[in-house]
Amino acid sequence: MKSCLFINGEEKVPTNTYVVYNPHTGEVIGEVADSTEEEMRTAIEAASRAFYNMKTLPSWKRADILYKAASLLEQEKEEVASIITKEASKPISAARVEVERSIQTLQFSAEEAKRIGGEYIPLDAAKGGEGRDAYTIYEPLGVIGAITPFNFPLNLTVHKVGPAIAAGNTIVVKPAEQTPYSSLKLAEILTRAGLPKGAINVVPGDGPRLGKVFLEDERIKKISFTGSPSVGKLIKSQAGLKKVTLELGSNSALYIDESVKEQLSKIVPKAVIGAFSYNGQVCISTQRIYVHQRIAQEFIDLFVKETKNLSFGDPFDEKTVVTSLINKKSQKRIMEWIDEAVNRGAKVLTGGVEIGNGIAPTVLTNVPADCKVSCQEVFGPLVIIEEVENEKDALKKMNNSEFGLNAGVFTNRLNQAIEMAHGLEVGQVFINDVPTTRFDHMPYGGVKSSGYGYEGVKYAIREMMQMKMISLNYKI
Ligand code: TXE
Repeated sequence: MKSCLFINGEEKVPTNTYVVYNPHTGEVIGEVADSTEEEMRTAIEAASRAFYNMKTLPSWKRADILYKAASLLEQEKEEVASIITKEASKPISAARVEVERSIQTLQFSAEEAKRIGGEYIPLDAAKGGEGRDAYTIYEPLGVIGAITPFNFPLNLTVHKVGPAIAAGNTIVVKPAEQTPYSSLKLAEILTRAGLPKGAINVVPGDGPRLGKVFLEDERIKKISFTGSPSVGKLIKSQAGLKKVTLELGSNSALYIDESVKEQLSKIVPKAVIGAFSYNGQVCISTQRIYVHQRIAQEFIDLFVKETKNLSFGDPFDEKTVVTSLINKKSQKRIMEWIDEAVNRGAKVLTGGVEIGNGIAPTVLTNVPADCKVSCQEVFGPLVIIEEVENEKDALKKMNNSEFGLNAGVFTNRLNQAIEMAHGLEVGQVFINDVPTTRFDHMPYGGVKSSGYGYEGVKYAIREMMQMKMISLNYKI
């Protein structure tokens, strides 16, 4: 794999490089730019110059480029999926889904590029406003600084790049150290699709060092960050008046009501995938399941049985669902958290052991609420199941979290569904779906430690633009 950074429409030979390893095999995938602050500033300069070009590009043209990029990605989807599998240790079946969704995110961005409109405000609603009208327009901000995580190295980058281009901005991407190649590939595809030089730049390397340049450089008008809450809080504390969007972590919860007893055979497989897909390294992975006491044992038995059927193996094997974690540090941390819970009385119903560079899908019960596996974000193949007296008990426990991103409720009781949806302290609620449900055009953002601001194509576009009101006085 190439060892470049991507600036001003072309691959550049970097000053320094670092080695990227395949987390599953330990093999070297390649060397990639360990970019310097100077190289980051060169990229920002290219993006700043390109902004004048982008401002003259009509929205139909921006949409065309995004549609073209979507079709190029479609043609190369198998190659791109294998890049994701290699660098993120993501099972190939999940990597293919990520590429499909990235294609859709680009298509949504193209469609929304042509729908960016303001509103008309009749000023005579106010005394003295007679004879005046007003309307609003949306203008691009300029250069967007994007910082992305390892777990959806393509689609979570597209969720920043697509809306940025749709809005007429330019962008500099700092991908996760573990997974730079997906972003480099995206930049190459967008350039082939006709994106003006400098509109997208990819600068791999050390997060703290390069993130600092974003924070200090006036030309960066907004930082769009997806990653851990600790880094998100740091960025927000240092961003001053710079706009930020923070898509952070979660420990998503799911409630199973007794009214769905007859549908458990359909619900359980969804809940298992919602907990263990991509080793649970998904910000909206189901980490806590609360089950009505009358059906708890039946649910647990079915869930554990289904979990034991998950195949653990090579990420390139089509059957694999659970595989190596992103790195040994993650594996060690999660095993320590499991040990803490077990030492405090938790019961391991399945898993709880290392397999190669991964951890067997793990189900715990009887976990004290203040254990790390319950109140922090595991970001691994682990779920806690607990029985509750009723939905009020469930709601209290689901909200007892510093996070608030997605939550799920399976119930046949409409009033209960609506009441819980209104009572849950999260950004998104899924009735009769698991918290990992996400479609790329829907709003997506968290409360509490899960974030600040929204993504989802139309919402990200709004957050990457500045509204301006223009008033017309018909009588001077
Ligand atoms: O995050 P990290 P990871 C979250 C997920 C989990 C985390 C896992 O919940 O908490 O992401 O991803 C850069 N200044 N989400 O381990 O370590 C770093 O180089 C500036 C939530 O990658 O925070 C990388 O590019 N940048 C999400 C990026 O931050 C810094 C969905 C993320 O790294 C930095 C997916 C610093 N000081 C994952 N330190 C959602 N809510 O949608 C590191 N980085």
